[in-house]
Formats: sequence, C-alpha cells, structure tokens
Amino acid sequence: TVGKPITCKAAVAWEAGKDLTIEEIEVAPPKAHEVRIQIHYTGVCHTDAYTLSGKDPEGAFPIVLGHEGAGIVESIGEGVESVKPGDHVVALYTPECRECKFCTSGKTNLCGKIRATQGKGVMPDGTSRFTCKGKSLLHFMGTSTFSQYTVVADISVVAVTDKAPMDRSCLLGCGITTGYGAAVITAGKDGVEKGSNVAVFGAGCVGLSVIQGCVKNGSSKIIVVDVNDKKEEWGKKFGATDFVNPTKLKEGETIQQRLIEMTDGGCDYTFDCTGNVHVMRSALEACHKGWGESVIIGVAAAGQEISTRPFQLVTGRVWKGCAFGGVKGRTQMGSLIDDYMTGKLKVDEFITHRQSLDKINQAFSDMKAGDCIRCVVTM
Ligand code: NAD
Ligand code: AHE
Ligand code: ZN
Repeated sequence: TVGKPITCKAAVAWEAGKDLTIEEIEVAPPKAHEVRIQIHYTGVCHTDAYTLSGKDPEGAFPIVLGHEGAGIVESIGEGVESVKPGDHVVALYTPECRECKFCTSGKTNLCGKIRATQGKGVMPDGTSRFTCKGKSLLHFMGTSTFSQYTVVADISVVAVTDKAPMDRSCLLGCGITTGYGAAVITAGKDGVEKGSNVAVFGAGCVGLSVIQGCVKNGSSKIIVVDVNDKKEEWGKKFGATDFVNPTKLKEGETIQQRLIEMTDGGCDYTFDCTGNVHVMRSALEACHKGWGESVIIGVAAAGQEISTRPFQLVTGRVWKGCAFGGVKGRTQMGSLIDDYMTGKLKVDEFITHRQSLDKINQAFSDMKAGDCIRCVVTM
C-alpha cells in the first residue's frame, strides 16, 4: 500500500537571516529505503543558527532546519529493515550505511553513501518530501527535525529503547554525542588516556560533553577555557578541575603560555568547541611538544581558515577534527542511551530551556544568551 501525504506544522526558513515561520506543510510518504518519523522533540544547535545566518556555504533556502531530534517511526518505504513503525528513534545527520568505502574503512564515522545529496538538501533520489504553499522545501543535514513529520534515509536513523525519554534523548542526536565522542573516540587511539592533561576551549553543550568524556577516561587535569566566567561553575559541575578566562590573563601573557605553565610543558589533548579559528590556533599551540593533540569540533564560518607555524607540527603536535564525535550512529547510539539510562552519562543536566514549536525563534534567542546550554523544543 502506498502511504499518503501528511499535513503538519513545521518551522520553515524561507530566507537567510530571517526568523523561522510556522507553516502547514505537506510531508510526502517515504519512498524505498526511506523512513517517515513523527518528531516529538528537537534540540536547537548552533549549527542550525549558522546555516540560518547565511554563512554556511552549503546552506540553501527555503529549508526545514533541525538535526537534533527524537521521535517515533510513522511509516517506512519499501526495503527498510532496520526500523519499523512504532520504533522510538534518534535522527542521524551522520548516517551509517555499513557498505561504503568510509564505513568499511574502520577509520572514520563519516559515511559517503548519501553525503552529496544531503549537502544539496534533497533525498538520495534528488527530490524533496516537503511542500509548502505549492513550493518545494529543502531538507537539512538529512534530518530536518524542525517539522512534526520528517522523512529521512533509512541509514540516517537509529532505533533506541522506548524507555528512554525522547525529550532528553534528542540531545544525543548532536551536541552531547559530539563532545563525548571527541574525547572517548577521536582523541588519541581510543580517546584521551588516564592521567592526561586536557584543555577544553568553550564550555557550551559540546565542551561540557568533552569534559564528561575526559572524566570517564580518567584525565587528571581538565582545564576549561571560556570567555564567560559563569562557565567555571558549569565546567566544575561536569568534572573540570581548573578554569581560565582568556580575557583576564596577565599583561602580555597568551592563553597558550598559561596552559603550558599549568601543565608542565603543554596539554596532552586540547579541544576547540568554539568555532573560532584564532581559538583553534591557541588550542594547537597549547599542546605538549612531541605528542600533544588538538581536536577541532567547532564549525567556522565560510571563508575562515586556520593557521599556525608548520614548526608546531614538525615538533610533534597533531591537528585533527571530527564530526559527531567520531561516533557511528547506528552501531554506537544504543550504548550511549544505555549509559544515560544507567546514570553513567549526564543528559538532563544540559537542558536549561524549553520552548514549544510556536516559540522556536525564542529558542534561537535563548541559545544565543550566555546562560543557555541547550533548549529543547516540544513539537
Ligand atoms: P555554545 O555557544 O553553547 O558554546 C560555546 C562556548 O564557547 C561558550 O561558552 C562561549 O562563551 C565560548 N567562547 C566563545 N568564544 C570564545 C573564545 N574566544 N575563547 C574561549 N571560549 C569562547 O556552542 P555549542 O553548542 O557547545 O557548540 C560549539 C561549536 O561546535 C559550534 O561551533 C557548533 O557549531 C559546533 N558543533 C560541531 C559539531 C561537529 O560535529 N563537529 C557538532 C555540534 C556542534
Ligand atoms: N556545511 C558546513 C559544514 C558544517 C559542518 O561541519 N557540520 C558538521 C556537523 S555540525 C553539527 O552541529 C559535520 O557533520 N560535518 C561533516 C559533514 O560531512 O558535513 C560547511 O562549512 O560547508
Ligand atoms: Zn549540531
């Protein structure tokens, strides 16, 4: 039987730099290897604001943004075997096909199968499932969670236990998983080592999640670097040992000098969770000679570039980065959810704000105010 289109509410971004507007949209049924999901909750991430601002080279309009969502499978297209109607799911902007060169490499969580169409804002067959006022709307990051119903590729979704509360598990769709994974998967060979000294630049949802990963792996010193003094308390709540505000250093002192002094020669690992390319440089240069590794997580705006003296790398520092923390969503999400359910992974603590779909623009404003870690939107 062929499914029917569903009419529902969605937050539509018609143009760069403008507020979202709540519209009735039609969501077409899922085609082969596609899944239609009723989104129950979605987080709002800085990357949504970044694309809305017009600074994302891949951003195009009109579009349904959102990539941090949880919901229930409403229907599936032909050939879908990994999920079924009624399953509780988390959407995955980093898909996992388990067949492509990337997935089979054992070296990365990036998946190549649908990346080209995902970047263009369409489904793998090159078309959209969203229509509003006779116009086709683009998809975002293969997920578009700012709609009450969305359609995603079957490799872009993972079923999780229905015991996990979706108003919290949605945050595992981006921010928390990204920071935690960067610390326990991407850094070093299997994450940061026991006894390591680390510095985390930027203590938002991503940075606090890095701290959580470093605590899990047994880091000794976890230094938070943030321009906002209120982040000292936040960092310590998640297990950080030290805090430095880089705008309040001694005259002539740089943040890299301060960190090198605090760690007897430099950090074993540093993480950029700001998206600021100058911060990225400081994070690299604060690393220990011979082995220190700096992981870039923050998303920098179009046209921005990083730089440092090549000597920094010649003398053994390593610059790397990751998307979604290096986590393979379909394979590894289940254990993250288990860790949350058994009290080993903090999630509730990140939620400082909640809004309804009608107030989603307020959620964007909340996010930009310094006191917000995550705002969850009820769909
Ligand atoms: P956030 O805004 O909540 O946190 C950023 C923190 O950095 C804030 O506490 C802010 O005070 C601090 N900061 C700003 N400028 C600073 C500076 N010069 N020095 C030190 N601290 C500074 O953001 P977030 O939600 O935690 O996301 C962080 C970044 O990660 C964003 O760029 C986001 O787009 C990116 N991101 C990347 C991925 C990925 O897969 N790579 C996933 C999610 C988010
Ligand atoms: N489209 C942007 C890049 C944005 C970006 O780096 N996105 C991250 C996820 S951020 C989540 O909040 C990502 O997954 N990157 C890997 C990928 O394949 O997109 C640009 O600059 O073009
Ligand atoms: Zn995100």
